Amino acid sequence: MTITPTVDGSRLLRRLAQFASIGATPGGGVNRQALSIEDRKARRLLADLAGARGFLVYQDAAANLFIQRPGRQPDLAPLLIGSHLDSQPGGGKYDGALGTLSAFEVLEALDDAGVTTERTVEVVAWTNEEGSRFSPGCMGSMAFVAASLPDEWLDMTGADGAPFSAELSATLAALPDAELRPLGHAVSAYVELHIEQGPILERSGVAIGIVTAVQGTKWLDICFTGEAAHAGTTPLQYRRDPMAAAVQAIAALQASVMQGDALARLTVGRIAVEPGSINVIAREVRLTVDIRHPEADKLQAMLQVVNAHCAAAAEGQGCTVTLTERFDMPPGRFDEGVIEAISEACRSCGITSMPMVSGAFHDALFLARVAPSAMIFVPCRDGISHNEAEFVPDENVILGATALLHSTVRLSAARASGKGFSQIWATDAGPC
Ligand code: HGY
Ligand code: MN
Ligand code: MN
Repeated sequence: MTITPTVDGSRLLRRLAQFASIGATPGGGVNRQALSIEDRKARRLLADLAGARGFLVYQDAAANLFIQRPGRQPDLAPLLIGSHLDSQPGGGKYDGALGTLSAFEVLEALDDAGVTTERTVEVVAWTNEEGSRFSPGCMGSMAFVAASLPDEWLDMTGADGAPFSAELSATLAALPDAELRPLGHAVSAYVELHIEQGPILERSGVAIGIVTAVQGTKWLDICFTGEAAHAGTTPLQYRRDPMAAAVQAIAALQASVMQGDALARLTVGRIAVEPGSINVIAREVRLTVDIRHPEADKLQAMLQVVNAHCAAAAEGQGCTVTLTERFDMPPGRFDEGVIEAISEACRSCGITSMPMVSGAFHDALFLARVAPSAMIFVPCRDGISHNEAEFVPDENVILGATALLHSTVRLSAARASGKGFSQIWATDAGPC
């Protein structure tokens, strides 16, 4: 007699609290940046919890961390569920951790119920989803999908000056008991649970968002260069002030881009001035611009607008400007078959759900390039995220994990019903 697996809510909430204590910040959030000591502590804890269950733990050259629970048919491509453990510097304790720990709870719930799935189910914690310390974001899932680490990453230094390759090696070395496997392997499907990071679900009073697509994102590094000079002796007409150019460009962009298109998003998140002295006209001003749009052509047009305003501002101040695209993630749609499986799972549990597009990028967008993928969102209070105040009510934590559990039961069947689903299993040779 098979027992229906159920989520152990108090265990999951305990796990969330345990991981929230790793890199905890005074404001109630976490600072667990990618490949940091705190990130390694969280990975170590997850590996230990997995080992205590007898699950196999392995990692790949990008330090993506996998936990495997074998299925009845080991030759079938595994189902992959998970998210990330790294956080923003002043991040919340649910972004990433909720999806990773809910996925681990799914394995434990299956184990507790003695359920043997047809397919192996693997939990993954992707490396550096956030892209804050090392840019771009989603480096782990990008490397997995490409089955290689781009050479240019190995020479990179982080926003804190730390060398990427040394931090990556130290992170891999911190789990000596985790088998090291090649990058990239066949995946039958991928599901990621994540907080919505916006207000829609909470305002709609709906428990689950079934994510059908993710908008596109571009990250730009912009550098205005002028001439350092004395703050007291240099009259206006002799100044080549990159700060004046940067302020003019930012003001022009913030007065036009989002006002002109309700779906457009433009954020200047970081600015740095050299030499940065109170009585010196700046030599150089570097800033980051994050632009997003659900439509690829509109995102491209936004890039041109940023270019034009920066060029005009630089020229007006006698400065030069360079614009480097650091991250280009085109918008993407998720798989109808996996979306259907999640929708069926919610229906079967009596959990309310609605389709929605994600404003945030996620590792699932890269997995969607090699395997049928989709996401499950849960609401967060006031839609706040990337903020220490990020919060998900316990009830929504449990509903999210329940939706993930029942989606996993469906998606780990060797052959599954649901429209458009059968072709997934036809590719058991695996896409990569
Ligand atoms: O920035 C993003 O969209 C993601 O939350 N890191
Ligand atoms: Mn995230
Ligand atoms: Mn995030």
